[in-house]
Amino acid sequence: MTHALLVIDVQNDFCPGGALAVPAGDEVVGRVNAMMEQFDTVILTQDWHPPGHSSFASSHPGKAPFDTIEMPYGAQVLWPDHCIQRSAGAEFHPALRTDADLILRKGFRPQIDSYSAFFENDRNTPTGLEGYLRTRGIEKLTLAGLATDFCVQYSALDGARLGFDVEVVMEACRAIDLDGSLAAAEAAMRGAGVRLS
Ligand code: VGL
Ligand code: ZN
Repeated sequence: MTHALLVIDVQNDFCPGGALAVPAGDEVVGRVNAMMEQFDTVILTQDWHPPGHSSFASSHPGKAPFDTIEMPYGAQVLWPDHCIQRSAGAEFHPALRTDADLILRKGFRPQIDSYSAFFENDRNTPTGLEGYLRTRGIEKLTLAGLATDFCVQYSALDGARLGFDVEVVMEACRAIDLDGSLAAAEAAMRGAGVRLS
């Protein structure tokens, strides 16, 4: 009862053919669906950006997707437009089971991105997930989804920092892998006490 599955951003735009396709992102769907049987609490996150979001390269004249800029809260990678609220790309992969306890949307504030399910990219603005988990007595988290080196990593690191016992099931995740970001994410997660299985 104290162990939840947190499924990160298994959405069309992160799957092959999507606006910010994670290589083989759709391969996690079957495994994630099977994992859901094992948990009493299942939480899905959904990247949910307004049009013109500040994380989109198209909002910064002269910038291209995958460039990095300085935002008031620190460095921010710029992305192709993706997961725009109410678009088909923002929908969950059609084969993903969505009969979850909670669907948490993130990234809806125009001026700040949100990789983590717990805090936006200023590392300070909460999404409310911590309160949800604590008031339900959840102490352990198993993470799966997309992308390993961005939203999964940030969620795992924040979960560990908040004192949750965090495990990431790597075969149920896929990475974007920009300039070694997957190896860096694995090292950071291990260093923070996150179990990678
Ligand atoms: C993600 C980049 C931008 C993710 C979301 O789900 O990992 N990555 N928005
Ligand atoms: Zn996003």
